[in-house]
Amino acid sequence: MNRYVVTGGAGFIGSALVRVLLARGHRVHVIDNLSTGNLDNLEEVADEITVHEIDIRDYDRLAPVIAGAARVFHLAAIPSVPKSIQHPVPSHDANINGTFNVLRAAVEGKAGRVIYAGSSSAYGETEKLPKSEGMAVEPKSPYAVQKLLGEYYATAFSECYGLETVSLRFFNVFGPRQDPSSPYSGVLSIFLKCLLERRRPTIFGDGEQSRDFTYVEDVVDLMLKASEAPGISGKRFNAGNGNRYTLNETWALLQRLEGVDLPAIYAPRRPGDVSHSQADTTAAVRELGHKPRFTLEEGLRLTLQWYRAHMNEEEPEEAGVKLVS
Ligand code: UD2
Repeated sequence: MNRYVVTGGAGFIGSALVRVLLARGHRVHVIDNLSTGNLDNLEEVADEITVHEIDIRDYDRLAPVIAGAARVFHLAAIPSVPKSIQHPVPSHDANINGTFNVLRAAVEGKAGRVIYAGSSSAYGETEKLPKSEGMAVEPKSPYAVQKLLGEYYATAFSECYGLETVSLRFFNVFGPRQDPSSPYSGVLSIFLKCLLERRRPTIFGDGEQSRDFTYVEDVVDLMLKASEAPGISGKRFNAGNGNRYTLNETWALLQRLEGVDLPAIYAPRRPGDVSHSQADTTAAVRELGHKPRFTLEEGLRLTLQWYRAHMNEEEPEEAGVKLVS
């Protein structure tokens, strides 16, 4: 039984995970409604995977795919703090009800461990940095509440139904294939697009807010470790790099890497925005053997390289990935 399911597998994090699972010899089924994910992300591995175009809100279609899976990586979600404020209903429905459906399908279908993608937004503003898993949580936005609730459900399902679950609190993940095209896109993908197009980015607030930007390969590595480590069911771990950089520092670094001078435009701070974010990686290092390998600069160089190579690519006529349902 080595069928692995990745919900949100057509997204930039999910597709990076799919590649590594395939390299390890697993059979991979992707569940994605292609709302923010894109089949182009899976193009090179199209012949090796099965893709189900299913919305996680649709329990009846979801359940048979999850039934009997050895591992379920649950990454499907409607991300973004501001999107959850402007469109709270779909965001609530996908992130809370969708997560409930995945967990329920895993219990009813006797699936193996579920690895849930939580969010560092759960912490909100904390007095201390870095943020550790034992700290009180104070979610500031609908998105933060929704992601935290998913963790609570994961833990409760472990406790009440014996389902193995592990939650990972992702800290601002970035890397190749992250879609920069929406105003809700991750800030680094937007910064990199601006850089390559020689445009000035907009920074919301004074730019002194800081983030623990985490390279996608480090998060994939941690997900694999969380899927294998014994005796951790019901627990949650930070999935971060352990550093933090302000937006001003990060934009300055990018300009330096590219040798350009493009001063940012400043706009009012966004509601629900957390001021500072930095992961305490102690528990993940101790219990999961977490070893972040990429510094911010290394990750940015690799991501910049990828965007440079792919930004002006023509849309392929056919993605080449076959959908089964
Ligand atoms: C939150 C979570 C993150 C992940 C993500 C998913 C925190 C600390 N982090 O990321 O772990 O779950 O949600 O969506 O809560 N910004 C600009 N200009 C832009 C775009 C963004 O200045 O064009 C600012 C934004 O106001 C914020 C920072 O950049 O201060 C990061 O924004 P983001 O949307 O990339 O991610 P964030 O921190 O909300």
